[in-house]
Amino acid sequence: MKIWGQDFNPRVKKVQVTALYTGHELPITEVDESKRKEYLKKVPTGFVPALETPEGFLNQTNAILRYLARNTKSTKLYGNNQFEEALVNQWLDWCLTELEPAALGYSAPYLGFAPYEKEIQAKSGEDLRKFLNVLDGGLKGKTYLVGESISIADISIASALNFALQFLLDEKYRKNIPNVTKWYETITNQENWKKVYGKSVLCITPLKEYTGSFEEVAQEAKGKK
Ligand SMILES: N[C@@H](CCC(=O)N[C@@H](CS)C(=O)NCC(=O)O)C(=O)O
Repeated sequence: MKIWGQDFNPRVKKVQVTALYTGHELPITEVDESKRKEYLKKVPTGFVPALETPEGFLNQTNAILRYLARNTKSTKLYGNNQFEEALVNQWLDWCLTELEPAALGYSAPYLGFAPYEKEIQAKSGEDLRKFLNVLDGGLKGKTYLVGESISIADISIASALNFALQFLLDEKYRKNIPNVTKWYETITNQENWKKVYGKSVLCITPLKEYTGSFEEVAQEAKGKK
């Protein structure tokens, strides 16, 4: 199996982390934009990333995570029983429809992925704060979102928050979401996470504005730490 996408993309990374829990190391194939037509034959929606499996191509990262998690008996990545499986789905759907759009909407302009638009930025920031409070409540008294071990819900949500927690949400902000912060540190300190993402860094000085390419912004943010 291999993953098609870009190596800096958290959606690629969350698939790679999940695959490591199932015993697979997924090499990345860069999507060549000049060969878009060929990519569309493999992946009709055109989305990246996509997982190339012996059975065919799959896209939508949460579908990919479910596929990988169902194909292993060695972990409880998809919960320990039907109810836990439904809880995992509940968090995955919430992440896709609520948390991820807010987190990306808030982070993308700072990272050079989207133009800065004041109103969108402010609304995404408000939504993100609201959803992080929900998540903080859901994590109260718990190590993992569902059951007693890591699931694809943890991996998906920690990935969706990676940019925001690394570049924008400083200690003052995180004081209001202590359960999220503790849980994020637990997930990102696991060996499989570190193999893909490297050492986890929490934001010290939030980025103020977009000043260059994504790579430049990322370097600058790291230099400040
Ligand atoms: N819900 C999808 C979203 C995928 C997505 O939006 N991918 C972006 C890149 S990160 C994309 O393919 N954008 C359109 C494009 O590049 O043509 C998933 O989780 O896989």
